[in-house]
Amino acid sequence: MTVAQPSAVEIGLMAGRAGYVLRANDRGAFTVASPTLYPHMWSWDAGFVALGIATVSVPRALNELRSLLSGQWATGMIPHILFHSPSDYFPGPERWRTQVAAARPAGVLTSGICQPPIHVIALSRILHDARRKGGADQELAEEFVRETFDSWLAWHSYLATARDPYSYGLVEIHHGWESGMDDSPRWDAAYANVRVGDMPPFVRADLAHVADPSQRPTDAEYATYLWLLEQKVHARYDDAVYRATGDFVMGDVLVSALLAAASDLLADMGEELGIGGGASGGVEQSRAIARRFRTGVLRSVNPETGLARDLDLRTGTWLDVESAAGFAPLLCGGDDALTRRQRDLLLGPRWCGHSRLRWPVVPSVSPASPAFREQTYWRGPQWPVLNWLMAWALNRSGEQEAANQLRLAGLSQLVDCDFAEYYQPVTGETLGSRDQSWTAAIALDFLAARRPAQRRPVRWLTSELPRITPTQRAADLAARPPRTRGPATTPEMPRIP
Ligand code: 9WN
Repeated sequence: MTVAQPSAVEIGLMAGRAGYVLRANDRGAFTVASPTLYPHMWSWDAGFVALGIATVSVPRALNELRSLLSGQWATGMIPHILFHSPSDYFPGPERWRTQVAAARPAGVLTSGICQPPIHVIALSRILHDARRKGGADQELAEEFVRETFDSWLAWHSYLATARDPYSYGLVEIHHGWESGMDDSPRWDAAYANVRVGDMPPFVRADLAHVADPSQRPTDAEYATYLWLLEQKVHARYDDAVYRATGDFVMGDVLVSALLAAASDLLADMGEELGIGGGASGGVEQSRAIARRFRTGVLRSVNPETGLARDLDLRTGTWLDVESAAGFAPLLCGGDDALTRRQRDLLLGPRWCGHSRLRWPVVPSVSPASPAFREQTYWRGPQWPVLNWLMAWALNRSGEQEAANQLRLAGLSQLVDCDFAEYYQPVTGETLGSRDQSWTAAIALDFLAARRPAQRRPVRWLTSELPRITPTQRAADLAARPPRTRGPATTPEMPRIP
């Protein structure tokens, strides 16, 4: 498929506007995930945000991660939301009631579940940037790694122990929100077995911020999410109690692959900086975590489809769904033949090369799958951060050409500078929230186009992109549907206890 590449002017505008979005969403020590729909700090969003900010300011990027760590629980868990100030977001701290948990942090309100461990991947990129810049940035970044090494290790160890007590090599998640892909068909079969019990009534706030409710999970799905939240509260956020009593216990391949990749990177940084040494030190622990979860991910692959599978740990059933999480082995590596097979599958006609796609970038679900829905959240739309992850993984496995293909197509998708939460894969329409921080952040990262040896300036990127004729560009723009936006709202401010 031929993709119309952005012009030099469009690239300049994109960089400026992405920086503006991150600045506007900056609340001092942290960045909100989006201005209205997600007015708090989200865990995996913060990782992407930090690596995007690092292209502009290493100190501010490090602060983002420092701020996230202020919410770390005594168990090592990094919670999925840090609530710094009141807002209309639901479910807020009053619903999470984390005061029942002994391990909660002091001084900041948080949710009681976690999200994919992307943070050390971000940190290693920030360190990479800082070393290129040298001087004070390099010193700051290296000092930050020394200072926080044990916190990241505690986070990874939490996932490797409390969330994999039987050493399956798959991280157990207790809520679809922990996968980062809330209503993905990955969880349909499991959710179908959940019977929602008695719980306090609720009013959703999210629907006020999107143009069309079909872009978000349904009310029935939301009730299930809140029911699982109640079960976590009843278990006092004790993982072992929840495991025995909760309705949703899944081995998540994507989380596991990210844990493996992040653990390797943490060990690399530890070795480079001479920290976490010794036989029982952090470097060795990190390598062991990486090995275990890489093995778990590779073992989950369905030999027929070539995709990794989640495991329903309550029933022992593999969950065969054509979602982007199936490419988990690309992220953690470990089997070169499988990496090549997954590269071809990802770029081929069931995925990025599917004939109906407006942009050849990673869809959340294969358009060829019966589960595919064009505009519903994690059921088909394209999430730029997923495309970034796959490009990052391909690059890391030495598949530079394929990585660059995803990067250039990803940049073309973002050329309207809406920086939407996700994109309608067939029409290219922007969906969900606009000015989403992580989308702006990965645009900056893609524009910075880090190469192993040298970071290229944006000027270089424009010369790499083929020019397009005015006629072709006009046809592309005309083919796009008109954009719709959500109504403006002035929400009531609930009190944070
Ligand atoms: C629930 C913030 C988050 C992302 C998730 C995405 C969505 C929240 C929601 O927004 O989840 O955590 O309210 O729908 O699914 O991946 O981190 O951007």
